[in-house]
Amino acid sequence: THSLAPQKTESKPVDYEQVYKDIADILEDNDYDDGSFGPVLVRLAWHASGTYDKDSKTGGSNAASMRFAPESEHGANAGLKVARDLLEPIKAKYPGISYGDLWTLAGVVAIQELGGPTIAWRPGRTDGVSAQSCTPDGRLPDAGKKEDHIRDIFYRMGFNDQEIVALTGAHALGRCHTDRSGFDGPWSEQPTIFSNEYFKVIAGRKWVKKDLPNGGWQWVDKNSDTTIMMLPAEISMYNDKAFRPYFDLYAKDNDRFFEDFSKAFGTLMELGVPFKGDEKVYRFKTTNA
Ligand code: CCH
Repeated sequence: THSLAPQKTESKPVDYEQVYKDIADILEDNDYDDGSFGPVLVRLAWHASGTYDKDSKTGGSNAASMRFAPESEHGANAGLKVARDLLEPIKAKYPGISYGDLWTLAGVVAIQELGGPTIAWRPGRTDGVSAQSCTPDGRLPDAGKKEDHIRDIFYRMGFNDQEIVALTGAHALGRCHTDRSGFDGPWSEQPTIFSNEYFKVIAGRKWVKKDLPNGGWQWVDKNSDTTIMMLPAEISMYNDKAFRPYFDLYAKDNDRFFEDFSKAFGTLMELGVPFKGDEKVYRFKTTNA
């Protein structure tokens, strides 16, 4: 006979190595964008984490509050439902993993599998249960603004100028979509390969303003017929005296970029997470290693 009382789900320990492999398995898709869900998963991990405010100690990846409206509807998060939905079957297979752990781990998997550095990662995030965990709109950067805005946003998370520039190098991956941000195009010729290419592109091309049908504008490459682009905020950053040395450094030194990016992205993923301190730190092997 079986009891009619609701079954208490025993939380089995999660095999994070296996979760890593399962996420790696679903990255490639020839019908999606440039052939990989990796870039949009990196953006999900970053937008889940980048809401952190160091003074109030609110936001960050802990609660996975982007599952709830209004945060799911914030303009900055347009298009990220694709990434959240993609991970649902993994969540169903591993009920013991929290959404915050799953989303940040997916960002790590995507960066590593697309050729980026190893990123130390540990579990420990606890899901919020309602919209009360949502962060206010406006905590993520506005690409139409200037370098002082970008500084304000990242200083609020606790990052310095060097870390801000390193993190922005993630734009080697992926592209802008007119129906998400309103901007259009990739930052590099190979948007599914993680490298210091972003820094080489921004330094190596001549940028001209292009008006967009929606009333906005972006930078495009003057001398070629590629669709490569830069956001208004990025050229403002590049022209800033304090940011520029880091752009130059990373354009010349891929190893240094990997080292600095790995640390900064690892920190970003952990902002606002109340770790107990005894969590195992994982450094996953890539699936092709
Ligand atoms: Fe970003 N990003 N990002 N970004 N981003 C966009 C897409 C990606 C800014 C604006 C935009 C980071 C920092 C910034 C990714 C990772 C990171 C888009 C296009 C805009 C706009 C969205 C669309 O239309 O789909 C601005 C401003 C900043 C300020 O510094 C940081 C930090 C990271 C990660 C470390 C990735 C990856 C994408 C590509 C997503 C995709 O779907 O291809």
